[in-house]
Amino acid sequence: MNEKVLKPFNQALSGEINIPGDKSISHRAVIFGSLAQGTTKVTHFLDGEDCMRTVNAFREMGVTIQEDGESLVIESNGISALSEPKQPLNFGNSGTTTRLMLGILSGLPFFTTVFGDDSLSRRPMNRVVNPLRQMGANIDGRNSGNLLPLSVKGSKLKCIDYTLPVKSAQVKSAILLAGLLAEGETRVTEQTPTRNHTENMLKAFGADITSDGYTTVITGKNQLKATNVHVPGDISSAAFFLVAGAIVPGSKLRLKNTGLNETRNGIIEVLQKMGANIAIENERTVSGELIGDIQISYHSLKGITIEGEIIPRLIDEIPVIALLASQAEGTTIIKDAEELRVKETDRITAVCDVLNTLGANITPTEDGMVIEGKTKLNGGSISSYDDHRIAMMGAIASLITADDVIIDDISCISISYPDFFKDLKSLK
Ligand code: SPQ
Repeated sequence: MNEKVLKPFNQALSGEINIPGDKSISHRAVIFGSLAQGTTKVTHFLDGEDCMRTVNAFREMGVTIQEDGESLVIESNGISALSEPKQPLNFGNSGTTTRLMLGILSGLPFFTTVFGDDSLSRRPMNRVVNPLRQMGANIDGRNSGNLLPLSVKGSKLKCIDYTLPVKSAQVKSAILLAGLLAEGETRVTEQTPTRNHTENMLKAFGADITSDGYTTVITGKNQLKATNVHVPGDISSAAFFLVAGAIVPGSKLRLKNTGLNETRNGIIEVLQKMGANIAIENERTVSGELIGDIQISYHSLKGITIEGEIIPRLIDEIPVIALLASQAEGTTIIKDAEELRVKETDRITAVCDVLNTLGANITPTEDGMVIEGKTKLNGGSISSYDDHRIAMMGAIASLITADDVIIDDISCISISYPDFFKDLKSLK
């Protein structure tokens, strides 16, 4: 256990942060670089624990991946050169690694066993296993193949026309990756669009793929070609400092090179609707992804309702949005976010427990929460629930609490933001 005691700060924050690389895009850069023939250089790669799980999985399958500071150099002879791992693959805490890799392993001509930590071993895998089985995948494990550890015996896959029953980019991506290895045309339709990094990057690596934002069609058996990828700053990491800037009186922050992809930028819309003082500058497109610098400064906020199509565009930011809403005048209602119950922990329960312990007034609902603001936050002892986003939310809350905040274990922060406390300190 790595306990952290955070003293009340209660002073303005100022300065700028170069936001670390996007976790979702870093995973995908490693995956596509490893499947492509040739050399792929990935710059501003996030070397958090989750992305390193994906790197190690491909190293186990014979791909050469070298780390050079914030860059990765991937050398691969393509899909057909991947080899059977000699040992079970450890996916740690990473849902993205697990679900995307299941899509690929299903179509490779060898046997693999995959496992993870306690949290990952509780997360549902039937959402990917069911469609993959329809494509001919041979996957089995605990709870009829719903829970890790799972074993995969690669087989010849057939294409599928699938409508997603859950709002999940991981499920969409797993099917598209299996579709890349299958004969024919695979179609995936989603009712509410989720993050589209897989589609963007597959295109950049030369796949035969089209998408209208709802239905994506990929033609299989196409060799990917190596290309360089620059990873934007992760808006899900920037979110902690966006909220800090918005709720700590007198603060003024600049978050540089942050990803602004329209399938991920829901938090910006929420801040604008709540009345935050926020501006975006220096917008540009790099490696097919929109990025820019975000300026945020303290301003009074008002409660709003957050529901419907915006939810997948801010799903990972909801813990810290709940903290934001606790500092807004009036009621904030979050609905349609039932997916929060199957993340690293049940994030509806965790957010309500942690923030209510500190003095917030939040009521959990089946698919979200109701937050009454504005509440004064006291200190207290809280659990990180072994969830990086809950731990960082607690640390940001401590910037406005009256007393110490003691977080039981902050080790999980290295999953997505190893330098979080260093960056926070630089603003004080
Ligand atoms: O990888 P993991 O553990 O699932 O990570 C989380 C996170 O908070 O970092 C979710 F717990 O992000 C997911 C995100 O919620 C990353 C992701 C992706 O890269 O495709 C998609 C989302 O999950 P889902 O289930 O909605 O597809």
